[in-house]
Amino acid sequence: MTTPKTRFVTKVGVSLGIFLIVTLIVLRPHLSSLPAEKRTVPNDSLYPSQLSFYHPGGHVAATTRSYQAAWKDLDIRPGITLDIERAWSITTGSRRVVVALLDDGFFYQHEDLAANIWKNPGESGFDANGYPKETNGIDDDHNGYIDDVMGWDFVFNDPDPDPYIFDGTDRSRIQPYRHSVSAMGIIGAQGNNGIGVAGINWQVSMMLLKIGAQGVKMSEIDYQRIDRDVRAIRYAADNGARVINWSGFVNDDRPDKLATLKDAIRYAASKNVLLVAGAGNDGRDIDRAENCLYPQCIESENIVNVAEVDFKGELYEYKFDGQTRGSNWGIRRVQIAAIGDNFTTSLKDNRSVYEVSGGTSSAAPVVSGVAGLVLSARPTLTAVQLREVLMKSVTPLDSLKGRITSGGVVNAYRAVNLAITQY
Ligand SMILES: [Ca+2]
Ligand SMILES: [Ca+2]
Ligand SMILES: [Ca+2]
Repeated sequence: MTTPKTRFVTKVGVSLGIFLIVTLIVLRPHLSSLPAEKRTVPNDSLYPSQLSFYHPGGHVAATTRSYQAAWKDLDIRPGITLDIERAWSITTGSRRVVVALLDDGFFYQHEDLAANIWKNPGESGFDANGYPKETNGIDDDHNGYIDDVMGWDFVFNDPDPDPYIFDGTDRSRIQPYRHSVSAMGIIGAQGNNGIGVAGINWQVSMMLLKIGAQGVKMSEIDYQRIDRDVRAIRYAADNGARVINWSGFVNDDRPDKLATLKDAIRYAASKNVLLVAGAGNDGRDIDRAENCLYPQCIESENIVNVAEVDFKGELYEYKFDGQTRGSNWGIRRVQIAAIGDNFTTSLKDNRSVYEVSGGTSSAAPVVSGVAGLVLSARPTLTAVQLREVLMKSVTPLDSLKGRITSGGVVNAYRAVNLAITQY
């Protein structure tokens, strides 16, 4: 039998329960966005040298390469690094996310990269006759490319995007190039495997699109370059890439050729592919027409141009022949910044080594890597949403106000957190 008193207590209990449930439902998005203090630290032997990924700030003597002792004194501004360890407590990346790299050529045999190279599912396994699809000389997935298992060599038109290139004008100067090796390591060196470094994505699929060198003879225009880039971008868009990292530019401004490049980038936008490009290293304002670079100055909602900052959070700058050089900027055309100096994978005498890379060529892959990490947690984001997430989650810096659109430096934890709580 229930007395009025017990009925009252029951009513209070039920009301309180409903109140708590409603409160939890209302507050849930806010609770999950509270800063997770949990940090995830990988076991890679050289991870302690990856200061751009996480460091609390202060003075530090940094190792700059793995193959010969070399140190550099650094003053790190607190809050400037990627805050990656808190991001890794949410996600460490996924092999389902495909990040394409447009670069000169690729040392994909590197000990800390080989596991994270894209494997085209349509050119893997065995054909009806029992031959491996990757070497059977047949275009098994009917995409117009024969045996394209990890990407394509658009210079020599073959399935092997190896690091051997020529300068676009002189075929006798074939040599292995290492420009891409740092970008690959920043985006996706295999993490937590005990050796080398950790990529922003411990696991990811890197599609390798070899477009040749741009810098051996800077004064000469390579008239085939845009055609190769156009084919590479369309390949990426047609074969499942969600991000394209392009740490480069074309030195050809013929309007009809640039129009084909713009069409390819728009095509990539229609397939929800984000194109991340380095802002360039001339120390100039690329909003000014006379300083324009391409693809950087092409207008499209799926382009993110990346400026480089140093460990103090200043736009990277140095003097060369009495002239100021360093990262380009542009309040309209450069959207975001990242630290350029990253300790990561490299190539020396055909060996796998590790060292600090720099320039906007190394700042861009930081943003591409974070874009990949965000997609591993929220694969349904459109390219436009992904760009918005990256820009909204920056760490704002006074030094970047008025210089770049977002006014800040990319932050992996805030980006992943924003994507999973608000999208
Ligand atoms: Ca094929
Ligand atoms: Ca085949
Ligand atoms: Ca590793």
